[in-house]
Amino acid sequence: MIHRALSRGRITLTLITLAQTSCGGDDGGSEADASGGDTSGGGQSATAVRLNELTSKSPADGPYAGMGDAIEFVNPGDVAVDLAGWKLSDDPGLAADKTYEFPPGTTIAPGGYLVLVAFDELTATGDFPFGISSTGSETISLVDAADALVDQIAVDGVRAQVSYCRVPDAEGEWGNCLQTLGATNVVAPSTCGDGTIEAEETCDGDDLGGRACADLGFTGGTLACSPTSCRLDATRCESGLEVAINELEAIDDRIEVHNAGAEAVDLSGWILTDRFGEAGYDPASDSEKLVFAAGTELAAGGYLVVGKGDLAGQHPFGLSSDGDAVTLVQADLTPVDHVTYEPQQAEISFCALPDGPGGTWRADCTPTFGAANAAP
Ligand SMILES: [Ca+2]
Ligand SMILES: [Ca+2]
Ligand SMILES: [Ca+2]
Repeated sequence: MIHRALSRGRITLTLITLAQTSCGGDDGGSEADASGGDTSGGGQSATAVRLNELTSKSPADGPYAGMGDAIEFVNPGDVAVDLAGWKLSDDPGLAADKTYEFPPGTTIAPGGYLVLVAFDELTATGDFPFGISSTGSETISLVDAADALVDQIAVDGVRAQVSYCRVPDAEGEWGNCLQTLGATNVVAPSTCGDGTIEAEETCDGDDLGGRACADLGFTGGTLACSPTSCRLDATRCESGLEVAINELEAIDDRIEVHNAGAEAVDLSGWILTDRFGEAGYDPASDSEKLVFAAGTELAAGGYLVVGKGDLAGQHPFGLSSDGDAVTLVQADLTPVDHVTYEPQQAEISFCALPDGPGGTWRADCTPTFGAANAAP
C-alpha cells in the first residue's frame, strides 16, 4: 500500500505514494487558494498541491523518527505534479539560506504525499535549511517555479510539537493533529492550549482543575499550567523554607540546590525527584529518585550541585531538553521546591535570579553550578 523511495546524498527526498483508490474526492474547484489567482478554474491545477502537515519537533517514532522537523505536502488533484524549481522557505522573502529548492525529478502522484525533513548539518542529511521553532511562531511558504505563492501557513510552533495539520487533507482548517506523516491527516483527541482539560491533561491554560499550591502540599504561592505539557507547574508555589532548587541544565543533567538562609540545613532523607505529580508524591513508586544520605548538610548560603549518575549523592533521572520538572521533597514528603521548564529553556542553564526561593526563573543563564547565579 505504501511505497517509500529514499535517496540519500546532499539532498534527501522521501517520497510516499499512496494507492490511487482514495483520490476521487475532488471538491469541484473550491480548493483553498492562499495566493489568489494561482489555480485555474474548473478542475484542480498543478498548484492544488498544499502544505498539509508540520512538526516542530523531530518525530519520536514512525518512518521519520529522529530525522528532524518535518513538512508534509499533499496533491489532492488527479494529475501528478512536478515540483522541480518550486521553493519552500520560513522566510516570506525567500532568502537563499532559508529556502529549499525542490530538485528536478521531484513529483507528487495524484492523491500522494511528499514529506521533507530539516537539513542536519552534522550528518549532512535532510532537506530544508531551516528549523520550525517549537516555542515561537513561523511562517512557512510554498512557491512554484515562477515564485508565485502556492500555499502559506503561519504556525504557532508550540501547537506543532506533535503535529499541526489540515483536516481534511489539503483543504481543511489547520489544527492540532495526530502525527500522520505520509498519510491522511487525523485530528488530535486532545489539544494542549485550548483552555479545556481533556484526555491526559491535568490542566489547560487557566483551568487548573480547581487546584492550588496548597493542594500539592505547599504553603502558598501561585500554581500554573505548563503550556506545552498541560501538567501542573508549581514553580511559583512556596514552602516558606530558605532551601530551593536554584539552577539546572539538560545536557549533563546537573541540578543546583541552594540554601539562602543564615543557618545550615540538614538534608538527611530529603528527596530529589522528577515524578512529583498532582496527586502528591509516592516514593514507593519512584525507582529513579535521589534520597540524600544521612548527615548531608547544606551550609548557610551554600550551593550543592547534584550530577546525574548511580553513585551516592547523584540523581538517576534525566532532564529532558524538551521540558521537564524537578521537585525537592523533605523526608516527611512535604514539598520544598518545584521547577517546571519548557522545551529549550534548560539547554544552557535555567536559573533563579536572584538566587533562592524568591528568584524568578529564566532560560540561557550563564552556567554557575556551585556558585551564585548570573544573568546571560
Ligand atoms: Ca499527514
Ligand atoms: Ca486541552
Ligand atoms: Ca548557580
